[in-house]
Amino acid sequence: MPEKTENNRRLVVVSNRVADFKAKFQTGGLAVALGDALKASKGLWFGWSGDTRDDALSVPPHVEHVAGLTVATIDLTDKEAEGYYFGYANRCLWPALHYRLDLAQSNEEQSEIYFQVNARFADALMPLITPDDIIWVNDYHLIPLAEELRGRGCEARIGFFLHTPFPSPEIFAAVPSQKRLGNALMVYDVVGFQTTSDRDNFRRYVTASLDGEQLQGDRVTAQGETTLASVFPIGIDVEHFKKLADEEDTKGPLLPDVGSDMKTIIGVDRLDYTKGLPERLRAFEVLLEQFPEHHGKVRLVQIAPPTREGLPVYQEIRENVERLVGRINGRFGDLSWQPVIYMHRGVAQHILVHLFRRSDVGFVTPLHDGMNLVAKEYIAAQAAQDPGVLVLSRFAGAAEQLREALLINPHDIQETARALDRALTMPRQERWARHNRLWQRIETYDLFNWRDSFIQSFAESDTNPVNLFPKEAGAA
Ligand code: ADQ
Repeated sequence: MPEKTENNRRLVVVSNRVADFKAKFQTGGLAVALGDALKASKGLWFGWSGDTRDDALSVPPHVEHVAGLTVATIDLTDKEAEGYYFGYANRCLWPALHYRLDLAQSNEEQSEIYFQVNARFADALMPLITPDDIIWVNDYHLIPLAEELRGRGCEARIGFFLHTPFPSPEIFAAVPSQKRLGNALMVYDVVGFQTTSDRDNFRRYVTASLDGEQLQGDRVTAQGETTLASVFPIGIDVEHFKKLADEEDTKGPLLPDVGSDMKTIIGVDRLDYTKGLPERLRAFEVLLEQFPEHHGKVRLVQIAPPTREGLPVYQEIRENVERLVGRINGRFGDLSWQPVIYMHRGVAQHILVHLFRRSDVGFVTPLHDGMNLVAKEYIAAQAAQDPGVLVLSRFAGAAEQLREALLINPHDIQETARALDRALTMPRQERWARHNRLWQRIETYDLFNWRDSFIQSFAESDTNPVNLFPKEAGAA
């Protein structure tokens, strides 16, 4: 293990999955955001390989040096993957954190396996870390990890970042095993949230359900543990997206060239029920119903890569979306105009950026979303002098920052359709003014600000200052 000084601490990122650096595309927000951030610290990324095997319990972690960092993974047994990942994490926690208690299913066996797999992560991670490391745990799959690591004598600083919303305390209190989760969160030195409302929900939950107290600053205390609960809105590498968009602008159109009158609305989301895709398609349909002047002059391009296909609820959402696409195209389309272009696959990032740049409206309508990076990527890809308009759900975490977007309630189909019409007809001066302010916001709160401020919060919870990213290291 290399020797470390105070200013040269190693970052250890732990997440359910590590990014696959050999894959052609990264479609998950987490993978896209953390990959570059980790390389700058020559750190360690630890997670599940995504593979299962019968003898997983007796196989040591697979350690690989790849793309400037160390990647260590463990395999799970089928039973572990089913109970931990498909079971408690994605059948129970994911829907509940997105206010879908109606979809949250749990049985005791699955939640038990979730806690056991977290213990297995801790067993495998302990030999790979030192007390001087800084451990950054990501997302709802791994809430109990700090408790497990502390139980094994880990003295390193440990922070947790929740990429999803933290729902209102009444919702979280209804999650099976919620007290175990709540107490486990309190063990972290820092718990990071995407928005002030997530943080405030957590603070209220700590007082209401854990008999805790809110202290000065962002600190909360309960059950003898004190943690810093703060807001770190995730961002994107704005310069990277802008540069890519400028390059793509010099290339010919990817979409069928159907004349300069045709406007394009773009939607890009994992095909997840939280992303509001049926509501979005319905709003587009209502736009065509109520504003016939757009017939033949607007198209919706929806790119929706598959996700968690093993779960029935994801098969249902796919069927629903594809039925609506067929209905709209059948109802309004003709030989020269296809209103909805739909793709159920991942695409290369430069193609996404090309589409963002050439689209007049970015259409982002999640029913609930931790942040939503697509909204920020759309803004970053616009041409400054002639930008498009972002129509954004007020229930995306991004809405807290992106106030100059046209904010809509995605459940209100009529309101969303009217916002689409307004976006399609907005004068250039207004588009420009809104874009300018949005741009400033995404530029200030970019990926590096997120990374550095989260790391800085570890320093605040420590007596020794931490400088993982000295200036000469440059942008990740
Ligand atoms: P996600 O739910 O995956 O992330 P999001 O933040 O929008 O959602 O990130 C998706 C990322 O995948 C974007 O970078 C996007 O460009 C990319 N992507 C989407 N579709 C793609 C496609 N077809 N091909 C290639 N790339 C595609 C979770 C939370 C969010 C939170 C992020 C980060 O659910 O709320 O913003 O983590 O914290």
